[in-house]
Order: sequence, then structure tokens, then C-alpha cells
Amino acid sequence: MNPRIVVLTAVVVALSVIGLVKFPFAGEEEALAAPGPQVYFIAPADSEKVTGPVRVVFGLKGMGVAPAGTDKPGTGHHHLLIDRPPLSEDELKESLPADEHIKHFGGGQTETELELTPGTHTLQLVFGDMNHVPFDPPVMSAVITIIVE
Ligand SMILES: [Cu+2]
Repeated sequence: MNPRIVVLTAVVVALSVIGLVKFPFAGEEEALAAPGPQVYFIAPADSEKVTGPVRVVFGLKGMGVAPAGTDKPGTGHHHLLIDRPPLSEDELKESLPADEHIKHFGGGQTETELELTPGTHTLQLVFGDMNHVPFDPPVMSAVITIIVE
């Protein structure tokens, strides 16, 4: 047999084997790259020292922002938890109240400015549906701590 054909055949076989071996891994990588919707703080950073008013910018991946009441799958609006513990299992099942510790951005806002007293404050984002109910599984950020000077 022509040695070139042998080499070519070997290369083709090797490539198809790599292709077969690689295929399931490629799927896994895709799954890891897309861990579901995520909400996070673009600003401020965790442990950041800031001066008031504090500009807070909300980040969102894998879902869309829509004003409260918008009946469109895959969309919702931001809620900002200020100086309060993360939502309990029960709270996660219900329409979120609006108070000094839970701010709704039902207009579809993706940032805000907060007047906070000097000292340490915690912030957490929770994404909610058209009726202000957190998604299941919850789409919420880590709790961040900021120091207002
Ligand atoms: Cu709301």
C-alpha cells in the first residue's frame, strides 16, 4: 500500500476517534458554561468601601428584565435586599413585600442609587417574576457587604 494512503487513513481514523471521544466532553463543557440564570452585582464589589450615594448596578445572565406584571416567560424584575438576612424557604414561595429592606425595581430598572448611613451594610439581589415571587430554583446573588464611609 502507498505509505501516503496509510498515513492519511491513520490521520482520518485518529481524527474520528478524537471526534468521538471529544463529543461527550464538549456537551459537558457547555453545561458547565451555562449553569442557569444568574443575578449578580456589577457594582459595588464585595467588601468595597464607598461613599454615598451608593450606585448599585444589577447584572443578569440567562433571563430578561421586564416591568412587573409583564407576562412573558423567562423575564422578571430585580429586588434588592438591604441589611436583612437571605429569604427563608417560606419567603421564597411568596410575593415579596416592599419595605425598607426589600426594594422592588418593577419598572425594569437595572441600577439604583442608595442613601445609606455610614457603616457596614449588606446587599443581595433576588430576581422575581411578574408577581414579585422569586423563581424556583431561586435566582439570587451572593450577599455582599459594603462599607459606607
Ligand atoms: Cu417586585
